[in-house]
Amino acid sequence: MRTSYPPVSIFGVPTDIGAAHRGASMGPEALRVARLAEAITRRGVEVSDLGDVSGPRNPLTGPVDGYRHLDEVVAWNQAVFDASTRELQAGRMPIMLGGDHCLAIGSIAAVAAYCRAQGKSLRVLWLDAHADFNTSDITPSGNIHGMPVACLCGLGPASLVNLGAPGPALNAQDIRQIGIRSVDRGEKRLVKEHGIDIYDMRYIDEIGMRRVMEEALEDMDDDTHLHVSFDVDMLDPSIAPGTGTRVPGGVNYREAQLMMEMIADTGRMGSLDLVEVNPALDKRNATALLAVQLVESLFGKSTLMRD
Ligand code: 5AB
Ligand code: MN
Ligand code: MN
Ligand code: MN
Repeated sequence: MRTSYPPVSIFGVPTDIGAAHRGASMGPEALRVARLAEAITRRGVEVSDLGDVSGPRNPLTGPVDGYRHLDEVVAWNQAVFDASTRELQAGRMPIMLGGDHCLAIGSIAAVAAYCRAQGKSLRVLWLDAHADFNTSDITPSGNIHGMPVACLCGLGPASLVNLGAPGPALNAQDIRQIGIRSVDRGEKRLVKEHGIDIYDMRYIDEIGMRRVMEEALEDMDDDTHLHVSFDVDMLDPSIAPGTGTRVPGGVNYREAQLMMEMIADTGRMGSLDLVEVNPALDKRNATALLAVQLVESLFGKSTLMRD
């Protein structure tokens, strides 16, 4: 199926404020060097790279009350929220280049507020090795890139939970998590309690990626806005070594291509986060190059002769 997309606005979010490893702050440039905008342009979509949003530098301090760098994370996410909101209201598709995954608090809060205002329903695909559902009580690290889904569901500091509008941005039923294989002990209990729909690697192995994607994309209609939050550590570290929180046993190249092609087939993607690319840990920019190939598939490039 040939899909049509709104024009795209790319922003870099050059920070590693929510992570333990330094270097995700270089992710946006690595993705630009890997020619992200050109790949989307090849798909016939109009693209503007609007440069980087800005925020405070990384103070490299330890966790306070279970959060590392909370004030700085709030400032970055406010900037991401504002930039995303502006583009959505202009009828454009924001793509946020991470940067660490804490930026999804701002980007998804913006999408959720926009959908509410437009009377649209929202589906979030969270592509990740991790559930990112920690809270200050249970986090093993204090790193806020391990907390964005919890914050979006209303579990977190008021400054992040109420970033866009008062109250939780998301309902647990809006979310599908795919590729998951590392969930902390307390986090496991919490995702079960909240009923998050998780397609973990075992489930993918047992029923296959095609069926997983069919289930994850079920029940969307003309009024559904699909947000894709793609943490590159979903991919197996053998093909995507350039990320700070590698977990063995990830999604392979062919499975990843299929995921992106099936998302493209829905024609409903309205916003995207591309996060956790860390060039300091990479080999010859391999992870950014692979991510760009996958984005091209997200915009409808088929590995087969379908277009
Ligand atoms: B990522 C861990 N669960 O909370 C934690 O890469 C890792 O955005 C979080 O998915 C990984 O520190 C966050 C151990
Ligand atoms: Mn993540
Ligand atoms: Mn992750
Ligand atoms: Mn990570």
